[in-house]
Amino acid sequence: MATLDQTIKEGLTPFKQSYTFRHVDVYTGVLLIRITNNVKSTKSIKILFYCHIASQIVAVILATAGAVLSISNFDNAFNNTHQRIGLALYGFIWLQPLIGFLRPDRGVKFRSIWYLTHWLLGIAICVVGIANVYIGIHTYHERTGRSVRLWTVLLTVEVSVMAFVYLFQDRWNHVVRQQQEAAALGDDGEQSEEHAYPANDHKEVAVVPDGSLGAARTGASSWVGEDGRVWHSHDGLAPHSHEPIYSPGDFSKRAPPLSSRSFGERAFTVGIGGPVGTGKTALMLALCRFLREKYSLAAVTNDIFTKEDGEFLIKHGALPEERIRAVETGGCPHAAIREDISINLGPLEELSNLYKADLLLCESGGDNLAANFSRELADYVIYIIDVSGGDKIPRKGGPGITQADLLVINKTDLAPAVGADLAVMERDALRMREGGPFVFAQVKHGVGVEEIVNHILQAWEMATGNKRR
Ligand SMILES: Nc1nc2c(ncn2[C@@H]2O[C@H](COP(=O)(O)OP(=O)(O)O)[C@@H](O)[C@H]2O)c(=O)[nH]1
Ligand SMILES: [Mg+2]
Repeated sequence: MATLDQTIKEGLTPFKQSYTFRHVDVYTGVLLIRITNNVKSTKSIKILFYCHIASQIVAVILATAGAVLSISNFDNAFNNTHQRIGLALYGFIWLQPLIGFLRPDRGVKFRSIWYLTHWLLGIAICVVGIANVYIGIHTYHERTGRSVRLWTVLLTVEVSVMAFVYLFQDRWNHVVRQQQEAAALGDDGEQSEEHAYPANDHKEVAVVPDGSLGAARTGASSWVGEDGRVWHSHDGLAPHSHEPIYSPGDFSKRAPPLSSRSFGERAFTVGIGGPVGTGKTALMLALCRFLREKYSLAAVTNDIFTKEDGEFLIKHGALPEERIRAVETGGCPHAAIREDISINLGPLEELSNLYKADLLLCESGGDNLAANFSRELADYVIYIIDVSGGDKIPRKGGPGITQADLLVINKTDLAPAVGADLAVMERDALRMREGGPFVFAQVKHGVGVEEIVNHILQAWEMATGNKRR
């Protein structure tokens, strides 16, 4: 690192240019990665992530160029605080990207420790870097007696702008969310505010590590974010909160197919969601058997702490073993299909490319009625419930029931045994889904499977422009 007094004395030296660029560049990189917290689209996250890496590599190169220029042009005796801190900083600036490249995969135990280390070091470099520039300016003033007011003001303005942008992101999110809440309230005009926000009264929650056994096992914890939402982190998933859901949802307002989707990167993906035990895995098996002769298929299953469903599919020869992947999502299976889908995208993309897949099947972990697939993950969403929970289930609504592209009501063979009235289920399903399609099925016995396949292939044809075989 150069002494600032020398560089300032020399006027606009190349070192000073590189120093200034590097300085700004480091903070740009920090801001870029912070923005990813607030972005939902996987594509945008990827772009921001690579911009972060690129800007940080550029920062290291500029810092190195600055150091080389400094050593060749100036007499660095490292006999003052500014120079010594600068030297230490230079070491950390190299250490940080090296740590960055050692990032463990999702789900690996050390990922959270890595994340914390990388974040702390990044923030420390920024803070100490800024402090050191102030020290340098002060040293220059002491040695030369010249005024440093302009430099101090410029630096303070820069730091203030960076801090403002850093903090403003959260506030901006807060504003956007309030607008969404107001819009949701407008939709449900008659509901009282209390009724409309059942899950949003989190502000009193203290910062408490989750006490459950599962949490202890996975190191999960929850906290109240600056935005007032309850965030949690566990099982190697990135910290996430769950969007409050204000209404049962409307079929007509479900997310449309993505116009930007490239099926060359990942084949048309069918997401199968639904509560525990309703027949998701049985449907995966039935679909594989029905489609595997004519189409290249691959399947990804989600379980919370096992690979049971993947193993079931392998045991029953649904597809060749290498085309089946089982993902352990940890305690929040809904996060893996909605907020943090990369845990599924990775294996799906890989299988898609390895086997030139026509169709991919993704089974979510069994969850509650509020869980539904993000459109980023599933091009066609099937939500499967069964009759054994009683004929009331369809009218309970929730995004899965109301907004899936297809609702399957399974195990109709058990309806007499549990006293479920299929006419009531049909009426409620049609009402809740505004007439959207549903199928009565006995997946295990092959009833209704062909109809489900027809719905899938129709959507596949429309999305990909291919004709069914
Ligand atoms: N009676 C009956 N049982 C079924 C049917 N489909 C699935 N099952 C059974 O329901 C249980 C749970 O099914 P599974 O596919 O593992 O449910 P998942 O947890 O949603 O994946 C299994 O014992 C299946 O054999 C059906 O149509 N009728
Ligand atoms: Mg299953």
